Amino acid sequence: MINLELPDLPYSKDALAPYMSAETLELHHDKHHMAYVTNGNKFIKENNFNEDSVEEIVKNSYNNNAPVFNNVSQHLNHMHFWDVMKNNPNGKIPSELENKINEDLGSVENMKEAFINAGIGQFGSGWCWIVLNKGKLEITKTPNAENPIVHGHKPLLGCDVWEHSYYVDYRNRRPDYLKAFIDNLVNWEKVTENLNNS
Ligand code: MN3
Repeated sequence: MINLELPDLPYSKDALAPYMSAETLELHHDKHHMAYVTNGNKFIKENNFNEDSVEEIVKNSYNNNAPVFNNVSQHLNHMHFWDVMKNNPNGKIPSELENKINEDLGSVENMKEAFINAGIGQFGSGWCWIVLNKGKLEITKTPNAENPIVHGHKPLLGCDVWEHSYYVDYRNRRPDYLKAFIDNLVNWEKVTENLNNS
């Protein structure tokens, strides 16, 4: 049976300031993500989910076992989220990814606008994404814990729009958080890697 583990952040807690503070990362990684790991392990055991990958458990528990799905999918979401961030003000997008964005989403400017609007448009908690769907980039949003893999989409870039992700730094201003994220917090090399590994 799989045992979920909290990964270390790939940067120090103060590395993403001023766009995301150390206080936010302490709460978000050490408390919120840890809780998904702890509860995920408990519910996996109690419900005998014997799959040996996190992705398989997420797919098999979707619309089938809410306690397992909510915690394990949030674990998957957060492992992705930590990995696609870095302190990268006005970060340059590798030309390979930029060409694909221009082709599938019109332009980088359009992509950013659509991404921000997806995050604003997600009522309540959830995520907005750049995904790969049948070889094409798309902007999507998902409610609560849902990861794009349950729809057959490959996540390339996800942003957490649960209030715990931005309330300390941006209070209720989710649009400001989303703009700071897409302009200054994305590790575009990592997003390109996700595209190439799909
Ligand atoms: Mn979160």
